[in-house]
Amino acid sequence: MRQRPLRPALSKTMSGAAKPCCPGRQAGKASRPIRLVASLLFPAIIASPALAQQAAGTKPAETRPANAPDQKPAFAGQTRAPQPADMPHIAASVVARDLPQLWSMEFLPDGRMLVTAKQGAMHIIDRQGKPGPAISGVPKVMSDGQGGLLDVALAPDYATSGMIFFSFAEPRQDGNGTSVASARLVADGNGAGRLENLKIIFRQMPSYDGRNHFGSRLAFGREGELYVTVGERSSPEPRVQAQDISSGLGKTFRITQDGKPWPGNPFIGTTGARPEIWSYGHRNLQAATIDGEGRFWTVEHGPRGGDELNRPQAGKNYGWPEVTYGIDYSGAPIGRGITALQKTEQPVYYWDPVIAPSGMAYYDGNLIPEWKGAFLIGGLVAQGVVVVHMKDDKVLSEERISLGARVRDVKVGPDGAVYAVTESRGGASTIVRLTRT
Ligand SMILES: [Ca+2]
Repeated sequence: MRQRPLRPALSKTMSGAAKPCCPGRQAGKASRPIRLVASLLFPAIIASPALAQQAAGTKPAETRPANAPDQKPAFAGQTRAPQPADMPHIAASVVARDLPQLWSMEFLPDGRMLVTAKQGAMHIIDRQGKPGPAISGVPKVMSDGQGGLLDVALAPDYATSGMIFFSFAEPRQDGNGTSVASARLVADGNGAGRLENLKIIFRQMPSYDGRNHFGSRLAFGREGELYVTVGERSSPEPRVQAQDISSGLGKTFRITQDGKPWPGNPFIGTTGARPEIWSYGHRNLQAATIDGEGRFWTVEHGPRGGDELNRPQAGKNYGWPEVTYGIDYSGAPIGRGITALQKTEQPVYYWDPVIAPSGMAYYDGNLIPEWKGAFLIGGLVAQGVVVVHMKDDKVLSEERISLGARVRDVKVGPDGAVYAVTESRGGASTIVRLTRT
């Protein structure tokens, strides 16, 4: 991979990225150093491991005031976990630059990258970081607001089948909605290719005429089951349907590669329920992955101060919009302003202020041993990668790798390095490689 210093590309990216987009959002981290140290807050103690351990082990990565200071976690360690005692020094290099605004990235078996561009294009990026021409056969997408061409996933048997799955905001006669398609990717030898045998296998229903909260991520479990995450379309009228199992808004789904309910799904046989549903009561899920035990995890965008990590389980209710941390963008409470109810699940972890999660990977590589078994979460507002270390399905510690740019997707490469896709609003993306120094 070509390795260039990070500064020039990020300076360019950040001219667009530094604009604040949400209340309570902190912008303008443009002057962050590029030689990254996980704990930028403690530069003076890096030479003193014992002191670093003591300080890092007690101080959380997040130290800013909460939006909802009166809300209390349901259990110790549910928010603001301490930083780990042992944090690697991380270096970043840009491996691809001047890309269209990307939404997702997957490594192909030959080490090239397949990417989706939000406005509706798919490209293969070669190992020198150069994008090929747009792949033909991509369906028309609703590219407006948060809509566009969204996630892409390779079929578990991609090496032999060439099958890919992707999600997108689909323009429909009665509005729009998140849909999932399958197709065979046929590369043409010139860095381009075409999609063959395109099928729309799943449609989130009902449609809604809006621009926000489409989700979405795709993740294959070990049996070939496909988890699909979506949003609840944001506005007060549709968002209450997150609690309604006859609606596809605000859900995770578990389906076959033909888009059928996966056998054993929790609401098969429940009258009126959508049988593809796996879990409900979600807001906007733009991060999902499978852990080392084959289990499905998500991070969803909460309201102002309510992003949450969950391990969605069959048929369970994750609360939105009846139960949530955080407050509305207006400053008003969400619903009755409650953070717990017997019938709803507590998040494994929550962030106030938000990180604005997008993209997530489970680190099983060897290049960065300190991260083994951790979740790596892209942060749009956090402007970097959020690393959460787990123990017994709770967050043990949290560290932040600041990249000074919105991070839209995170993947672990075949080389064990971590790859972050950055974006500037309405502008260019870069792909950044993170390694241990
Ligand atoms: Ca929740």
